[in-house]
Amino acid sequence: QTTYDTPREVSAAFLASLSETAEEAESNRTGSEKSKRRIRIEAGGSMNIYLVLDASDSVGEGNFTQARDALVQLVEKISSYGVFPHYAILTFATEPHVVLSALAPRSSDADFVTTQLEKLQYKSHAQRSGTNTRAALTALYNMMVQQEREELQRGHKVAPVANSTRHVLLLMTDGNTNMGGSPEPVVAQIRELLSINRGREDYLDIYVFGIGALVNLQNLNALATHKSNEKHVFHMQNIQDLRKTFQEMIDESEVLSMCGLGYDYQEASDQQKHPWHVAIKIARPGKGQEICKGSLISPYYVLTAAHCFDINDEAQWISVDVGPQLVNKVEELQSHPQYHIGALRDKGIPEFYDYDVALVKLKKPVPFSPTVRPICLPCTEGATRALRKPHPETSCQHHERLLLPAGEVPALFVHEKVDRQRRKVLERKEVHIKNGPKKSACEADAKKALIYVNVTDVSQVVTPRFFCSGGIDPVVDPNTCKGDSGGPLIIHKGKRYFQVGVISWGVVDVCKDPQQQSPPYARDFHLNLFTVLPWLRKELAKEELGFM
Ligand code: MVZ
Repeated sequence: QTTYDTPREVSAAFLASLSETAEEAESNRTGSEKSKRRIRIEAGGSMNIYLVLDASDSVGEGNFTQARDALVQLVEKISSYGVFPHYAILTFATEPHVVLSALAPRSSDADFVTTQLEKLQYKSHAQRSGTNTRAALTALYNMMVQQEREELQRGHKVAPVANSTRHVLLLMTDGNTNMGGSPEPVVAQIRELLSINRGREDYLDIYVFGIGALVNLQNLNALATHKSNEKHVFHMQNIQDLRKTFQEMIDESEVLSMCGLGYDYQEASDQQKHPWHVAIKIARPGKGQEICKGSLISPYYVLTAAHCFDINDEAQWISVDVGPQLVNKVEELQSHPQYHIGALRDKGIPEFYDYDVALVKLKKPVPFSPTVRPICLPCTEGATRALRKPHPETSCQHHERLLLPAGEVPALFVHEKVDRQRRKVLERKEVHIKNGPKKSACEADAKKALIYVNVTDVSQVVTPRFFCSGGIDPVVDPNTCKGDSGGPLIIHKGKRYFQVGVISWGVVDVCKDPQQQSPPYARDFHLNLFTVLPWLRKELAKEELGFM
């Protein structure tokens, strides 16, 4: 009788040892917990991950391909954590193929590594009848020796591979070794090279993932490292579970506070895909309920538009809903001090949205989970990490250049609608911020708004605080509806999500008559967060967002 590991068990075990620092931090949960973990991974953080994939006949093409795709996902996931190990890729059957050496100049470039992985072909091994695990591990051992030699030649600039690099070996095989002899002596050689037996257990992890129809668990067990309380051999019912495993690593508590992470696989729920998304409900006594959108930016704070509230609104009338279940009470509302909707009324301009941004402070912090987590704010340490840039060298100007290059910048917002079964559905809308030559044409269309007939110069209502999206040039952009107000305008970059704007106002409300195609002058204006950083920094000083 065979028992299988569940994706959850595997991801927990695997992630725990990928970042052994997690346990250390767990045991003394003080304020600096997060930074401690990150520093550990980075500064001490020379790590090699060897991806070794069995391409022999007994594994089969289908299993090979799925294991390869799971590895692509794993590499992407690790890089989205802001961890940049060196990767090596090796396939083997009768003979080993070194596809990527850990010594290669781009071995820590996740995009390059995934491209190499995607190119792997089962058929590249002409001789597939053999499963020569020993030859594969020998090739790997030689790679380590070679790296050590090169590093010594370079004059110890990099910490030598045998002393301070952590080595993680992921071996995906069915364990049906049938040639080359036992691989175990080579494992012993590797351990010797890395002095693993001399109190350095942390420096080598060998994980063996059983793939294929007929897995030889005994052989797999002989290869994996054996540490107390740690499991290193995983056998899942099917390969699909392996992909789930790597996806689920995101669930582990230690990464929950990271910003701008969202599940991006198909089966994920809407809230898992957009875990920062909140609905803000305002129930004014004797009046109907009004709804705005917002974004979770820390355990206590939601960012939204100031125009969602009236001057006289009370915190007790407001609730913040994260998903359908979680309803939060509000402690206080803070609109930007320079927001004055009526500032231009004497000029016949009834509404003026400059500085249309507000913070909603919750009574209790929301516990983060896979459906509840913060989005990244520009010019914070979290965003630097998410952009995979060094901290603290990276400046706010760097963020602005990276997130908002000149031209048409692809961005997105989330529109909440109800489907035929009256269930809430979150829909992604992809737009383009006009941040180049097309900006002034975008802004000029503000005059087409019904309330702006008395506007003589668009700069009266389109201040430097706004981004402009919408229109049909260079492509047709979807538009916002009034109900989208307060929601985040998001840049999706490197599998992370960054809020650059707050949805403020538009020229036409496309939801009012949804049948009609929106006119080319349908534009939308979003408060530019880069222009309110001093206010955010001041109001969020206690939130440990690491504003720079
Ligand atoms: C507001 C709107 C959003 C907010 C997001 C409006 C100008 C004056 Br307020 C719209 C909107 N999207 C489309 C429109 Cl219209 N209303 N814009 N009033």
